[in-house]
Amino acid sequence: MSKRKPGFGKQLADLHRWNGWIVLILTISGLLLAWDVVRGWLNGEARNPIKQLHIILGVLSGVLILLYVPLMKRHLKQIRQRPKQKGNLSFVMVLLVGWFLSGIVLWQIRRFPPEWANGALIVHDLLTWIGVPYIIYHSVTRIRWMKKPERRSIKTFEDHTDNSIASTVAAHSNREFSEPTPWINRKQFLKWSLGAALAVAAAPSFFRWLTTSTGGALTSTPGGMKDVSDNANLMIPDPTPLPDSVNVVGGGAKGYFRVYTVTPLPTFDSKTWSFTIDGLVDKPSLWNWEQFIGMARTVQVSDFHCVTGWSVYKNTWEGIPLSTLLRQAGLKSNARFVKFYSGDEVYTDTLTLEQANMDDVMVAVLHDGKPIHRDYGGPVRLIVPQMYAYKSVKWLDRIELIDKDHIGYWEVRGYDTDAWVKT
Ligand SMILES: Nc1nc2c(c(=O)[nH]1)N[C@H]1C(S)=C(S)[C@@H](COP(=O)(O)O)O[C@H]1N2
Ligand SMILES: [Mo]
Repeated sequence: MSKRKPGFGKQLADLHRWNGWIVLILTISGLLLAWDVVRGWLNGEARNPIKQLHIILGVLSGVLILLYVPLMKRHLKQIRQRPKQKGNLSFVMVLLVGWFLSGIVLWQIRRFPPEWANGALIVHDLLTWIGVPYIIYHSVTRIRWMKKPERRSIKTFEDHTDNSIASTVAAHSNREFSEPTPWINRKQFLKWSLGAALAVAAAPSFFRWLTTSTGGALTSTPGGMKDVSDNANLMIPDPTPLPDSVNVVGGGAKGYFRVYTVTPLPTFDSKTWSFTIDGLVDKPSLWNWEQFIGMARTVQVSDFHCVTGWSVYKNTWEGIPLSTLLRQAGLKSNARFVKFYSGDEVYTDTLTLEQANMDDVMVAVLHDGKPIHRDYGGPVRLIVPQMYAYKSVKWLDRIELIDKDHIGYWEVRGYDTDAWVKT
């Protein structure tokens, strides 16, 4: 058997090397997509290409898993006496398969109900938290000089990747075999330090993840909008909440919002803020803040789903139903679409008239009884609960009725124009 497959070791080495590179690029592209600090540096143009790259490499990593399956039995036999290698192999397989399957759900998100995507995102994130520090540790400690001298001469498939100079150097350093233990302890010490450093570096953000963003679902932390300092709120006075808002009829949001923006966070002041409805309407209007919060509002409880996989359930929103604003404005007969403008002066989106007149589409002013914080789209944001949240324009300050379709900010950059959430 072994004679008929002379390339077995090389096949394993090739798979290992390819897998290493793919996981490296997947890690970098994944961090670019998910890490809110880095998210800020990337503009919208970069996001979709990076996501496409991430998906293609993710599919490729699935192909590598498939290529490995037929070799697995023999590989396991080869390492049956090496518990550490077996442990490493099983762990890495769990990581790769877990990343792959959850990645498929996140890629094909529109085919699954939001609960699936939420679960897949938690799995994807959790595996990353555990897996990336582990893989860094694994890679660094496998560098030849970090190995115990006696392990250096053991022929494993990784040896195929060593260049001949390194092998020669190792062969000439045979004398190390007889060196006393303190030398080995130094290597051991380095490994422990590296492990500890990685753990310490990852821990704070990991715990933040556990108690907030998607991980909050694991610890069922009460959710909503994180307490952010109020010095960004220059909107005076605060709107007076309705009793249903004060009592938070939804019981309080479940899950956490992630703050998304494609521009630096804009700030608004009630002295200069205004809200406009214009275009193909009979009565174009402009409100200042006091006039705007003087309009009658209603309260609804609804779920909020981002197309990247996180959701916030049972939000108590208070605001003006969009259909009311449209009715008051009086639509001209050639009005077909409703275009929404963000006060960030970049972000826009559209709904058809029929979509815009759905009962739960709301121009929201309060969330869970409090004014919507600037970071989360306050003072006024749109809410379209039945569609992915890229339709829910933050810092809404203008509504225009138009006769031809307009393609929104993210739809221009690759998001589906059909944003309906599967129920
Ligand atoms: N102006 C503006 N509105 C926006 C976005 C944005 O980047 N800018 N992101 C959209 C997306 S993709 C989502 S998921 C939600 C996020 O809302 P949040 O930042 O309050 O969590 O806002 C939507 N509305
Ligand atoms: Mo989103």
